[in-house]
Amino acid sequence: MKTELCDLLGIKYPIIQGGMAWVADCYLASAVSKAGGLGLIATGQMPPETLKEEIRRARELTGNNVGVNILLLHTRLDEIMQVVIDEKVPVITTGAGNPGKYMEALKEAGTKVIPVVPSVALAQRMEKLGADAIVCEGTEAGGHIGEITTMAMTPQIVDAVSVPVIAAGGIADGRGMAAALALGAKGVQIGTRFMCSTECTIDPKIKEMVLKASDRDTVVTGRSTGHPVRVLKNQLSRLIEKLDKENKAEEIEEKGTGALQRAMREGDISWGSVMSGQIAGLVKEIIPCKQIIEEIMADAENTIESLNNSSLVVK
Ligand code: TUI
Repeated sequence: MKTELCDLLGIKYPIIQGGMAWVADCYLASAVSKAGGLGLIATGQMPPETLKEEIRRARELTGNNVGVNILLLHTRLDEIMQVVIDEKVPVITTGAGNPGKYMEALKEAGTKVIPVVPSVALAQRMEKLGADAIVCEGTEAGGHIGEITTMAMTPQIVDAVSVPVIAAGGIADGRGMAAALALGAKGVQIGTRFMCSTECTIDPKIKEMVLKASDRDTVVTGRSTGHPVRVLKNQLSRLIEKLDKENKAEEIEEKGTGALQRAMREGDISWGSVMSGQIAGLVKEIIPCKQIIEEIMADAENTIESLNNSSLVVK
């Protein structure tokens, strides 16, 4: 199964990896790219010097087909963008803001820009600014999210823009991928599923927490701060929920600082911020990225075929 996204990005399968701060390093990104998807190194608040090293290591591991996911809230954003431009990174996704200011310089460097957006209006604005494709990320996703579901938003963005749309949020298997394609998406972005890959370098206790999660185990915290994030429930999320009700945004920001690193790198399952999508309940084993991708592709093809052969019609 090939779509125009494969041609646009020079990839075998229309699957891109979610840009997960403190999770998606050069090892995960390389594994996804080697398996035929698009792997991305997530900057989070990574220093620009570290990003340069990560890009170079990924290049040693795979050639030049790894992208970078840029957190537009980065405190050293200008320097991060300069690294991407100097290194001629082939493709970036962006989150939590508007990459407009950098679009021209990125295009000049030959970098494809794929903004991640939570609404139709933002998708249209990004297309006008020159986005090469759009990631439509529903509220089912982990981390910083908007309000609209993947199911409702994908067809609306597909109708509103003419660049390829990549659906994200709540997709972890071939059925989800088939559904996204049915809604008009040309590909999918997958995050949570790759947290439980063999090559993902996060603390094993966090992988275990995702494996044990069920459908109702995520919660959205931090609405009072203007940056709502979906996380797996734990002691920290319960405290932040309480602070949210009291509108103590400043205290929440304080508690949040360092909490993602504490979870993903130190394995603090109680007081770390364990960002994860609602689809965690579907993730049941730790396997290599290649197997994850090949199973998703095979299942998506089977799903689409079985919908085609009128097996759904009761005679
Ligand atoms: O960005 C994400 N997910 C993330 S980022 C993150 S780390 C973080 N750090 C500090 C505060 C909050 C989070 C963890 N997960 N997904 C893509 C995404 N983009 N979701 C929502 C948006 C978004 C929001 C507003 C995109 C554009 C936007 O535009 C506002 C504007 O400036 O016009």
